[in-house]
This record gives sequence, structure tokens and C-alpha cells, in this order.
Amino acid sequence: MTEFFKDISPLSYDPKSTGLAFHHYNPDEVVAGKRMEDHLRFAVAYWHSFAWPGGDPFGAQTFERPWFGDTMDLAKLKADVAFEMFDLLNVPFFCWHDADIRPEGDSFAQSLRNFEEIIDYMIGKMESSKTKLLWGTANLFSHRRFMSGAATNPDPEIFAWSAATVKNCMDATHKMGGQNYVLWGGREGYETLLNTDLKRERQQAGRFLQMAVEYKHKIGFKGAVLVEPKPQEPSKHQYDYDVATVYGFLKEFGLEGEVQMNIEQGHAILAGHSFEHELAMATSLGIFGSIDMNRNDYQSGWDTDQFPNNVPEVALAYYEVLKVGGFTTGGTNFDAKLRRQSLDPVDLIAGHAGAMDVCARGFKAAVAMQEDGTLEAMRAERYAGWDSSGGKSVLESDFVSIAARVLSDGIDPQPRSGRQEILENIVNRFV
Ligand code: XLS
Ligand code: NI
Ligand code: NI
Repeated sequence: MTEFFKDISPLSYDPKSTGLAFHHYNPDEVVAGKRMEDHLRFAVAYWHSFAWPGGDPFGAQTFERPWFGDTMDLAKLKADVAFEMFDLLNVPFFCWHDADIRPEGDSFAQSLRNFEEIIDYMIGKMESSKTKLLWGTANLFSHRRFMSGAATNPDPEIFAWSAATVKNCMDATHKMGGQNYVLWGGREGYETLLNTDLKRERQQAGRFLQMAVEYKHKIGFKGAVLVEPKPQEPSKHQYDYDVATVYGFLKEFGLEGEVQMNIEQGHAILAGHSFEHELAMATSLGIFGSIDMNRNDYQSGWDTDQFPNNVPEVALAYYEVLKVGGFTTGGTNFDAKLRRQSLDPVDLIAGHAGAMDVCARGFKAAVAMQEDGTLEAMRAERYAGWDSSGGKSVLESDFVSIAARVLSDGIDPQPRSGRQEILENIVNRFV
């Protein structure tokens, strides 16, 4: 045991507790035919909890962690503390970038040796832990070599470096029994069109993603390949803007059916959407995969990656997920970090515990809305005309015969209420 969480005991479900406990999340509670743990599939994000130093655009590190530094011993200490936190929280999954878990070496080969050693160290820890890997991913955005992008870089050597890195991260994810592999194109976009060949860059990104999919099949990785849309930050414009944009991209490069979406609350907001919009778009296109759960500050307009705290928002999000039967390989990854004044180990535990409770409340509300059925019944009733034989024949017809029929039948359609307030009142009964 390390000293880091020395005063903190494992959390349990104890609704009456006034201390650190779960007040709504009971992993063993059966809801809609499954244990809550198996529905929600919570994951801890290694980068925010263990690698982020607490900086912001105006100030540097605020956190002091005993594992900060660039040696393998410190990387192992970080892993020890991480697995202690997974146990305290009883989370079934975690996620990493290569750069979160291993020190950067002074060559590609040295970085790879460091990475492989840490992966084996973690696999050793996983033998005595319940926590599995939800997904792995490559950090192709922090180091200065990626300042002009990874796959979309004007320099083919950076494409090659990035491809080799993703190959190694996919190998490690596969070896760890990971359930998905994620690609987030942090710098796959541009700062100014004046120096950017947009057509070429999109083609490079498309070929890169094809290679990742080809490699997945080559090594027999059975998990899903997920793309995480985000409109901007750090780039001014990112090519994976939102779910609908990525779908067009997948179609263009023949990857629909191969790649699914990892949808993040804060990114949806940055794109000018709601979280439930992005989820509904993905489920309707058949490309929903997983969730990065967090929230943005609605005033600052930045991707602030805060822990979720809005039950109605979370309920509407899970309601969309439940409509397609819930997660398969995906889960709820807390891509969320502490505020930089939240210095203490207890803050890390409380941030996650609170978020798990918020998600549990939202999820249970979503299940209750689904089981009640009124919302779906009202939606179905709104479209009932399209299910009638007359409605179906409209779509099988053409302008000429429709125009003739509109005249001959003398049709006179009457507007009907959309019932938005009544629907919102129904939601309010459950949240
Ligand atoms: C950043 C992204 C990142 C991805 C993984 O905004 O959300 O954390 O989830 O690279
Ligand atoms: Ni993000
Ligand atoms: Ni994310």
C-alpha cells in the first residue's frame, strides 16, 4: 500500500452516510434487468486524475503528487496509487493514453520500452484487481512534435511516428484485454487556412483511420474502434467536429460499420449541441459506442472537463442510450478533472463518488421514464400518420402523383400541438 489515500476507506453504498459513501449508486442494485455496475460501466480517466498537474492557461502546477517526475519508479508508484483508487471506488474500468502511464524516453525505442514495461506492470496489478481496461488511446497532441497535427501533419515523418505509436497502443490495449480503442484527433485540424491544405489533410486522416481498422483486424482485436468528436480546442477547427460530421467522414473513407463514436458531454456543448443530441444522432446512425462523461462550465465556454453534477441532463443522456439497449463494449468514462484548487487526495475520491451518484440518479430516472412509457407513446402518436397505409404510400410516391392526389382529394391538414411543455412536465416527474 502507498501512503497517498491512507486515511480513506473503501466506499460503499450507504444512503444515510454524511461522509464519503455512495448515496445513489449501488453497484448490485438490479434495474431494468441488470446490475447498476453492469449498466453504467464506470471508468476512471488516468490522465486527469494522475497525470494532470493542475495548470491552466495563466498558471502552472498546483498539485503536488509524490509520483510526479519522469522515472520508471515514479510511473510505477503512480500505477500503485491509481489501482488503490480504483479499489476504493470499486470501479470496473479505467482508461489511459500512453503518455499518461509511461515517461517519455529520449528516442521512440526508449519510450516504447518504458511503455511496454508499464503495461506489463499494470497487467500484473490487474490480476488482483477487478478493474479492467475500458479503452486505451495514444496521446498525439501534447509533445511539440505534434504541434501541426499527427495524421494531418504536413510532414510525412510525423504521420509515420503517429502510426507507429497507435500500433503500439493498440497492441497494448489488446494485450490488456481492453474493450475499445479510442482515437481523439486533438490537433487534427488547423489554426489558419492560409497554411493549410484541407483536402490533403482530410485524406491523410482518412487513410490513418483505415490503417487503424486494418490493424485491428490483423491482430484480432475484438473491441470497438471509437472516434471522439470535438469541434475545437486545442485546434481552432478540428475535422472530427461532431457526430454528424464524423459520419460523413466515415462514409467517405468506407469506414461506416467499422468505427463508432465516443461522445463527450463537453464536446457536444462546444459544438453548439446538447449531449442528448449527439447521442441521439449517433444511435440513429448506428454508430453509438461509449460516453466521456463530464460537463463544461456554461459561462466560460471552455472544455473545462468538470465532474457531472446535473441530474436532469444526465437523465436525458442515458434515456437516449437506453433506447438502443444500453452499452455493449462502451461505458461511462469520467473524462473529468478536479478544479485546480482541489488539492487533496480526498477531493479526487469525492469528485468521482459524486459523479457516480449523479450518473446513478440520472440513469434510474431514465429507466423510470422508459418503463413508464408515456414519453415514447406520445412520440409514437405524433408520427402515427406515417405508420398508416396512406402515410407509407407518400414516401413510395413521387411529386407528380402526390400533386395530383392533393388536388383530387382536396386535403386540408390541420396543425396539432407538439406538447413540449406537457412532455417536459412528464420528465420532471422522474428527475
Ligand atoms: C480531450 C479529450 C481527450 C480524449 C482522449 O478533450 O476529451 O481527453 O477523451 O484523448
Ligand atoms: Ni474533452
Ligand atoms: Ni474525452
